[in-house]
Amino acid sequence: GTAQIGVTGLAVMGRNLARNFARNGFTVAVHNRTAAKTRALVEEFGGEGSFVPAESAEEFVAALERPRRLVIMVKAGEATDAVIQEFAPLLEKGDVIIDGGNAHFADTRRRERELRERGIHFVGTGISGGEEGALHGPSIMPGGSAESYASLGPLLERIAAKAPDGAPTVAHIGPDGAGHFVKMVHNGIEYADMQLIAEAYDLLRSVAGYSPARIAETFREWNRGRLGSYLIDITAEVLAHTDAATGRPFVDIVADRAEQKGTGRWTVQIALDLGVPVSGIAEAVFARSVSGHTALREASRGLPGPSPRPLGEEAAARFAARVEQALYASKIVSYTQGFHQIAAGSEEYGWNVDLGSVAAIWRAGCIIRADFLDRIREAYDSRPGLPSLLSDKRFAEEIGAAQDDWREVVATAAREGVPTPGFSASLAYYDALRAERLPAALTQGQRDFFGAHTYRRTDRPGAFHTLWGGDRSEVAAG
Ligand code: NBP
Repeated sequence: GTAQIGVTGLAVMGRNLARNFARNGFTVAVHNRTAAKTRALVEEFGGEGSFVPAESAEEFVAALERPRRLVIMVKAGEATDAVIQEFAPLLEKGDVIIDGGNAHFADTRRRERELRERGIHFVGTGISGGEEGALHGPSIMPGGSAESYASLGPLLERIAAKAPDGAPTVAHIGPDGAGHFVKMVHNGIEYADMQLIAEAYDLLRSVAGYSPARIAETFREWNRGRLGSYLIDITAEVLAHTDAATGRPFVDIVADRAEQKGTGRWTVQIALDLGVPVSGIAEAVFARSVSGHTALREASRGLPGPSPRPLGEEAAARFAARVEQALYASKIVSYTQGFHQIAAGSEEYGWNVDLGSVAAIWRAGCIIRADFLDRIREAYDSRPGLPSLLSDKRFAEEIGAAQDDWREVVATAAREGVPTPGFSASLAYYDALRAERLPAALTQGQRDFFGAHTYRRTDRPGAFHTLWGGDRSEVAAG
């Protein structure tokens, strides 16, 4: 065969990825379960580059040069296993299967192990940027063996987005499930970013009394500063949009029930398993869930609470500036939590993930792309063992400078009855980390009281138990 790469699964993502490879000068074998999609791709876009259409799995495999590299872009889950079952028997030792779907990293670990036994490299790869990214340059997070990356890296670097400094947004993340794990956390952070922006909007609307068009202006202004990012940019676009049918702000005619496909939920489930406090991300997932509970919301609508009275012009402007501080500080916390989760996953599974390079490849191509990520890259690159983003001097200074306004915004939200789970949880996390003493000491006392779970002391080593049901003397435990 002559094709340097093959793509099977030609729905929106696979088709655009195949076109991206072809536009970058690679010969691309293309295949889809339903052959009509393969024919349609070549008919419509054949002029963009060199495609080799294949109707059968055998034809597809035969079209590839060796070692073969084939990308699977099908619906994550059983379809991925079905496609692997179909292709693996046709492959040889040293061939590389790239799964570009949104697989759960535990599935990727299993598939990698099974295929490794047959001498086939399995590269679970996170791809972010949606269909536009797939076509014009996504952010790419490949896992799998270092050996497979040596053959694959140069191709991926060609099709990836380019960061402002020109670096392609792709890097070998680590063995087996590392790439899909990092993509999962990317999506968790994306949920948190979106929730924080939504809370900022809600406060500007109901406390500052701004119209959607005015809020769009505010976001445009913020987009020129340290919050500059794709999500802030599209937020302004959405808020400025008017519904053609009614002439009303678009945001007012959209049903207020947020949906989800599941990667945010996975992030939180895995964080619970790893014992990593990703409270900001969790609140973002729960906020979508609350919004979807229509009956519960109906039944609760009459509950008492304040109705915010919009501020005057000057006070509103002051408040808006505070919201910018609260949003920025909460954003630092989301990324602190997300990077903590990546570090914990890396530790648990022995991946040795370089956090600076994760930040670097999120600078362009993906949904959370932002100027901010360059600062995170710098923080980890200048101190690779950084225990937390909050221990970086610059982030610590910035969050310190923002904290008065952040507290004021959370207090105002509580007083005015505007739900800000993201801002509030992020602030609580910040204060918990700062605290000299936490009430966890009391929790340990209670656990020892009802379950003899023992506790440690601040003044000497060892585990202890108090005889709560007896004379309350202390005994050494274990
Ligand atoms: P879909 O997730 O909608 O999957 C459709 C593709 O899967 C079609 O090519 C379909 O073939 C194929 N397929 C299915 Br369904 N079952 C199959 C089976 N048993 N055997 C072989 N092929 C099967 O496509 P997508 O939206 O392009 O997404 C592709 C992957 O990329 C997914 O894993 C998704 O999570 C991930 N992803 C999507 C985005 C996004 O923005 N959409 C972003 C990042 C990652 P058919 O044509 O014969 O039905």
